[in-house]
Amino acid sequence: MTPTRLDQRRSLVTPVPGPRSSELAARRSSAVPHGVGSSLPIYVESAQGAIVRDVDGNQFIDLGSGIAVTGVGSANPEVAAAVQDTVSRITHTCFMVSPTESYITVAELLNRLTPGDHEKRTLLVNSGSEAVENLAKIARRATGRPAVVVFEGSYHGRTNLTLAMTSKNMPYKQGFGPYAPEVYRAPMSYPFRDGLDGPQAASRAIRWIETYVGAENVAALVIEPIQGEGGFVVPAPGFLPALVDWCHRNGVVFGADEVQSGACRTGDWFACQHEDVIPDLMSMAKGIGGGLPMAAVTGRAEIMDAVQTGGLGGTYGGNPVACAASAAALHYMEDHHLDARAAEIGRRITARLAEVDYPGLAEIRGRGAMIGLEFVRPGTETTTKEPDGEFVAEVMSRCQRAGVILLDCGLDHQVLRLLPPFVIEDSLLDEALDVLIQTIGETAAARS
Ligand code: PLZ
Repeated sequence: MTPTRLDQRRSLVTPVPGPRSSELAARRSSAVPHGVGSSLPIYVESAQGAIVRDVDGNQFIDLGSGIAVTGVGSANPEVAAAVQDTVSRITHTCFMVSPTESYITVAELLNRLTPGDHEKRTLLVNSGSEAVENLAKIARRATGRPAVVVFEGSYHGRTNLTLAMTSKNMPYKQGFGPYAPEVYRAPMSYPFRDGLDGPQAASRAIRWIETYVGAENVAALVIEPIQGEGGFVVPAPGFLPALVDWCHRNGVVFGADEVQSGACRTGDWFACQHEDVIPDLMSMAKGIGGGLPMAAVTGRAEIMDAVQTGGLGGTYGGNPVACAASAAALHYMEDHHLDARAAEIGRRITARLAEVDYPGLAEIRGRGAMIGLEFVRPGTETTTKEPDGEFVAEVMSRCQRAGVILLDCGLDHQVLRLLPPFVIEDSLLDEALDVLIQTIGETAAARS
């Protein structure tokens, strides 16, 4: 059965949320714990391409992609066909019991598509957190060292080790400790806030690591080449290459967490490539699965193969249905040059947003289809750069009510993030940007 393609059009037929969504919200509150939050007050009936349709029949333009997942579009027809074909033949046998070809196919694809032409191996798991956690395990085993160094503002997941690696206390960590030891947080490069160039920020971080941890104790340095949840922070040029260089001089594994920034999102296959950085190990998830749960660690064969047989795995890692989706999504991105398309989307967004005339919009940054708008309290930005999360929340909620899905990020929710699917049509993207630009103006006017 070919699902009817949702008309790629914004359309509001009830107030947001509508009556059916409100009914579901009531059911949810007595069935789902309050610890799980949702950005939107609507419940989704279907999502295809760049359109999300709720249970009341409202259609939203999706500038969130399910947090950077559906780059190939929601329910991408080639992904859906691969899933349908696979799921009727096989659901699960467990790669650790009776393995399947599709695991090998996805591993070969990721070995080829990730930066560097050295010999690589790929481990498949189910979530970004699991990938990051395995990256740390593998680096520790390969180096025989205990410490993992991460960076201020970073987000790496919600399992115990990755929560130790994640920076922000509320809401992620509060009350869930104690956390895993031997995780250290070095100063990040955040040009808008620290004013340092790349080499200066790298020297600061390296001095910090050498002073407080000691190079000989560090198994891996793990960094998001562009920070996601932390605020779409693009480190100053030269920061990442200097860290890689330091890692290689000190026997430290350089681990790139490309869970959010990978899979064509930044206009290249991986964000590391913008500075010709070749990670030793890389964690990936989100976009590589085309919408199904799929995550991976790809890295240098000698590091990946340092682990004893049986030391890596998990019941569902490399599930054949998820592998079919992943292979279809990766092929789709390659065949349709979605890396170039993401770059084009980035140019289109930044060109349009240059029109915004609001002094609180302090910086527009990011790469490709990963663009963040940092807001500060107007009039104070030159001195305090005081983050304005309230303004962002108001813009997001007004945009939702107007039929555009946007997300926020940043430690103070002060960054509005745009993560459109790469398959979005130009006209739909322009319409969403019109709504956003108009909403920023209205929100500013309502304040003054
Ligand atoms: N590493 C860089 O961005 C997931 C999660 C949001 P999982 N980010 C969105 C939330 O509130 O849970 C993420 C990431 C980076 C790791 C992860 C973790 O990936 O698939 O959510 O486990």
